[in-house]
Amino acid sequence: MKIFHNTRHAEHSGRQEMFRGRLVDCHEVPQRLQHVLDELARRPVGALVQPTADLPLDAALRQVHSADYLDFLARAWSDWVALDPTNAERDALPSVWPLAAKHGFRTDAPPLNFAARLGQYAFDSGTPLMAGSWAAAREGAACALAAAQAVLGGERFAMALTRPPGHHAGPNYMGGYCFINNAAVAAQALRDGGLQRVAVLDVDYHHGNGTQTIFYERSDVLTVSIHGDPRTEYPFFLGHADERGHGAGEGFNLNLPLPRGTGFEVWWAALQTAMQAVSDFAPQALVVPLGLDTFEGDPISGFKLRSADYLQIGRAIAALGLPTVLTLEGGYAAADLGVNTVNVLEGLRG
Ligand code: Q9C
Ligand code: ZN
Repeated sequence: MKIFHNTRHAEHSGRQEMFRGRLVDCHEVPQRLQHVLDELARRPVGALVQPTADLPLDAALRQVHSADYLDFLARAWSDWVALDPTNAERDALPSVWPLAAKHGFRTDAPPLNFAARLGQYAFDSGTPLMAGSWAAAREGAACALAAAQAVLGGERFAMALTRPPGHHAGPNYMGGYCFINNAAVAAQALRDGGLQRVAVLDVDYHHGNGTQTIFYERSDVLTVSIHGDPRTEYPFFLGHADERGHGAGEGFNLNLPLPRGTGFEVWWAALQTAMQAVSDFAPQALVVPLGLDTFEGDPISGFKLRSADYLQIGRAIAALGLPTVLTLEGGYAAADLGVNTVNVLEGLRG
């Protein structure tokens, strides 16, 4: 197994996120990845490698994100500082949104004011952006692309061990701690590498809204997500069971929402349903957005999985018998994230 490690991840290090009227300390912190690396040093289940510099990364990014959004991300920090030079001391967070477009506000005259532009491209105020965010997210996407290429080259398992995570990022928006949808980059790269059908099995606590949206009208990429019920859980506005895909993509999206408080037995039954859907689709490769925030000790989530359960999850994923790319998504019990992540990887090896 190859584990592509994002050596630039720590350049993205948010201070605070807005939560219910207060700024609270960020949950998505560099120490998360350090804990995984520490555990990999104790249990070396795969080869830690880095993506090479010659990957066609910009082309791969444009396959899943709009050009204007990528341009926005690339310039966001300098635009934020240009808005007010003292902004250099603060993370960028949006505070105004064009939501009212539904009620007659105009979208045909995009604002020049960067605070307003931030609101055009971000769906929450929990995703701080700073000087190194773009470099970190870009290198993470390179890890996802390299992992896909490793699998295309015959590797059975490859992981993008990266942060910031990606599965909430859509074609033209950021949010949920995510900027670039690494799982979508990997799935699309597998398609572009010649595979006809690719399945995505998202096991993060939160619905993979970005990945679902990117592939919603397509029949060549099946998206399946097991997650907290959006009626009570983030991201709230997508992830319901009746979202089955649209147009050519109808029947190629499956959501399995579960109530807050769900334990492993019920979660495991949903995984069987998800895996049956994956098998029925007969894909040539699998992408697993691997969130470990289903853990009982997660500070912002509501499922009750235990560390040993992640070994079983790894074994189940391996039993699908598919070349598989994994991307690290959520998991905010940082001190347990190493053990839980490496348990999945150990489970993959049988
Ligand atoms: N104060 C991922 O797991 N809202 N994103 C949390 C807690 C945002 C999670 C509020 C959760 C985003 C990749
Ligand atoms: Zn999550």
